[in-house]
Amino acid sequence: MTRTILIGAPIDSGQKRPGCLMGPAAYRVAGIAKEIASELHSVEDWGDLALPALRPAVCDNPVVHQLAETIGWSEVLSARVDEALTAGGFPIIMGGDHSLALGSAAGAARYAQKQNRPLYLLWLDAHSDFHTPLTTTSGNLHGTPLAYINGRDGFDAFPPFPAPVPAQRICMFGIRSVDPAEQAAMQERDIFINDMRVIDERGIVAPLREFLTRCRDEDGMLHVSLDVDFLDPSIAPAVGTTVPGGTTFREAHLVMELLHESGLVTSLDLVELNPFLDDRGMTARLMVDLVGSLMGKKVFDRPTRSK
Ligand code: NNH
Ligand code: MN
Ligand code: MN
Ligand code: MN
Repeated sequence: MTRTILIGAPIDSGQKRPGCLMGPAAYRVAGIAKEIASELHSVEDWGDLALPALRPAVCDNPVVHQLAETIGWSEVLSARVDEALTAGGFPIIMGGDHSLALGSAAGAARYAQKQNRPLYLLWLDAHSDFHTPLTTTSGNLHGTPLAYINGRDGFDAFPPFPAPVPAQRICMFGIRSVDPAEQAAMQERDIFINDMRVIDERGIVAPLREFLTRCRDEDGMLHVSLDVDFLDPSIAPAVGTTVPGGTTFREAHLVMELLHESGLVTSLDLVELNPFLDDRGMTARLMVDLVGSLMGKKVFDRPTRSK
């Protein structure tokens, strides 16, 4: 029995369009707990996190937006994710914008370090989120978590990332928007980058299986970060940064089904949902459906035939 733990992270500080803070409420309204609960999974809702008292924080890049808030959120979330994992749980972090991964992945890394296991990262996103606070031109810290996780310089104001994740343990899928500074940094590293071109050419199954095999061979823990804009905007409009040409309903479900079958996923972020931009809850519902697939619900339950 998996002990699933829902953690609400009403975080809006990582970008400038208000609304992501309503994300946790939208997931609850869309029925996330009911979708997960079964004979195989119990569900606990640990409620929403609150922003702690802030310390002043400074950064050499003047465009950086809401640095102190983002650090505050990431510290409280990191502790909570570590706590959920230590309790033997499977934390699902309901965001909130993608800056929350600065905290959730740090919590997963802290726990993995205590277990002496390597942490792997699967980034499902239109964007590579590989800026540092020093290279971002938008100032939006939701574009930085993967650089923090990888241990890049420029995060002096943040707590040091516990056991940074080397490039070989990071895999991106769905990528179709990369800024020049991110491109330059990624080219120097051996990250498993599956942009839309790779998905078009090879499909999603083979590259994903390669990554999952590596993770299994090393008894890795796997943190999955699912950004709404991984999906095509025609099926998932409730996001501030839509990019055309995203993954389809079927590709996204297939990813979740493969992840379920692998049994490797140890924590999950649901990020960037902006319910204020949604069309009658369709995006929230789709994200909840995808969580269902990750937990083992099948879109179609194949009858098992005797040979
Ligand atoms: N790369 C851009 C930036 O740093 C966009 C990041 N936006 C995202 N990331 N939604 O997933 O501002
Ligand atoms: Mn993102
Ligand atoms: Mn994105
Ligand atoms: Mn986004």
